[in-house]
Amino acid sequence: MGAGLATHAAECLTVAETAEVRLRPGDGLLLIHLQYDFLPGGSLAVAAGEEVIAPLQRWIERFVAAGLPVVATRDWHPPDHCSFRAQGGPWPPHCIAGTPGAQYTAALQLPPGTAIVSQATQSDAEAYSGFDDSELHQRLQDLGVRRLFVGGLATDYCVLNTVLDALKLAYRVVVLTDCVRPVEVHPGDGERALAAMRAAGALSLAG
Ligand code: VGL
Ligand code: ZN
Repeated sequence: MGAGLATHAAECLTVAETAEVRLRPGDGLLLIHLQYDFLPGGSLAVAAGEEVIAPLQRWIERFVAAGLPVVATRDWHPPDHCSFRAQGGPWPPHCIAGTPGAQYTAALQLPPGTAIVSQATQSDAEAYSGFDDSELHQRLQDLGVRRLFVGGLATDYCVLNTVLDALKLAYRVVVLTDCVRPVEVHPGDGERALAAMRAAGALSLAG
């Protein structure tokens, strides 16, 4: 690959370049927060969040067919989590551990044995990264994962922070742009998050 193409690929892969991201040993699919509370009807619903389900299911099938692992993170808060408005935080209550809203959507068929990692489980600490105070890095290491394909919710919070931490931990990262959607507290947050992930070294891949 020439330097010019490498530079371009760091910004955004086009259809013609997707051959460069053929699945190989060391790849893992990381699903982020496909939980009812982030989907339509949920307490912190992400606009058009349901649109990621079908393309993510296709990625799941590809990983399963290749014998490669799928790992999922879930937001898993105590009832008095500091991010909730009653505690002075910015969000309505969501993803309270053990409640229906915290369950992974049944619209997504997770492969049997999918490792599910809980995050933001302590009342007094927000954790937008799946790597923050969790067993995610250890799980991925145990599975031999070196390159992460990432999709889920929400682009501008937990996808962004998880991807930035993954890059700091020296994973290669491919953000599946059709498989993420933003909360957009401020218009443009989603695009800014994608730009920040690319600037930090993530590739982005449509489809
Ligand atoms: C998230 C807001 C609050 C996320 C989690 O998963 O992006 N956003 N908690
Ligand atoms: Zn949360």
